[in-house]
Amino acid sequence: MKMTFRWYGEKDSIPLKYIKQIPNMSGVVTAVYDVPVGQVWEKEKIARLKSLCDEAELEMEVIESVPVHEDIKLGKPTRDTLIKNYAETIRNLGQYGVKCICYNFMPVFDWLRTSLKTPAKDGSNSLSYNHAELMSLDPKNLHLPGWDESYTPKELNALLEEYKGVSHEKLFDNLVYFLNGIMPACDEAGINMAIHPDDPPWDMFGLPRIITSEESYDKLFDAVPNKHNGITFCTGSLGAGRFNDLPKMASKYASRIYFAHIRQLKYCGDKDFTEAGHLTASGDLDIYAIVKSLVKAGFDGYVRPDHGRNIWGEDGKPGYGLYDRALGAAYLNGLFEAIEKESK
Ligand code: DNO
Repeated sequence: MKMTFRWYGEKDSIPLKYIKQIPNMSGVVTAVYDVPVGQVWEKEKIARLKSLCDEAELEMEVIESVPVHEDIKLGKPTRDTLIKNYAETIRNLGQYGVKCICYNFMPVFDWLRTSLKTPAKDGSNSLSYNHAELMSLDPKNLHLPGWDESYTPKELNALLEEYKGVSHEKLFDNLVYFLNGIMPACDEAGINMAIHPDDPPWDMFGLPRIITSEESYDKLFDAVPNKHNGITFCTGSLGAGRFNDLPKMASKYASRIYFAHIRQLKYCGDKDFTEAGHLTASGDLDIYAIVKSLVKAGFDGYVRPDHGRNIWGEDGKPGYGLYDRALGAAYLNGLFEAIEKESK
């Protein structure tokens, strides 16, 4: 495995040299953040990011994310041009050594939480999700913590209207259409696509969500068997679905898992959860068993410690401060080393 760390580009308050100081850090997971969704990422912008990483002696082999335009998810006629643009971005990224692209296919909203700073007894705080609270909100007038409100209320309304005709099946067909459109570029550039699961893994505000479970992955690989069609195994997103057996899934899909986001949850209700420190004992996911399954099944992808808490007085970007993610990386390095050595 290659240990990596998410870095939000030049605007990130965490300097690359701090990331480099974390033991075993091979590179960063980053993105070009100032190109509107749907447009091609020009080589100059990619080159600039790459040179910053080179200077810091960190690899830039994983991009998270190249966002997918809503018209592609909706299957609108404009999708062909947008898919062509996406394919060109893939080719451009390939020229700068990128090997894996994380993306998602969630309609309108990405990850959803109801609080970004739920305090714990020890003085730390973390993200949390309360289902009833979320469902009591009006999606047409949503101001959620952490959500980047890229739409005006009018745009959001129009978009939600458009999704009314989109069933789970239709959305899945649109995903397959998208993947078939970009696979030739992936073959050419040697890039693996790694779809991020829906977070949390259930429908939201009547919007379909289709990457939620074992069944979703079986369907996905059946429909697009190309080896460049793979997944980001996000333990927190999948783990919020109590129905998912994560060690089993890690083992079953290891050869398709190109990227692993590893984080911990503490359940507090049927659907509710609070994010916790990465250690198995800190929450309800057996991180040890998940890593063991990955290693034993020959997983050879990128790993990053996902969401950390705010600790030691840090007031970091929600989920993405330095300290707790660095502790997470150290813990995961230890698990991987122990399991890898013992498996030889
Ligand atoms: C949140 C992240 C997601 C993820 C995207 C991938 O912390 O895991 O925003 O980057 O869903 O496309």
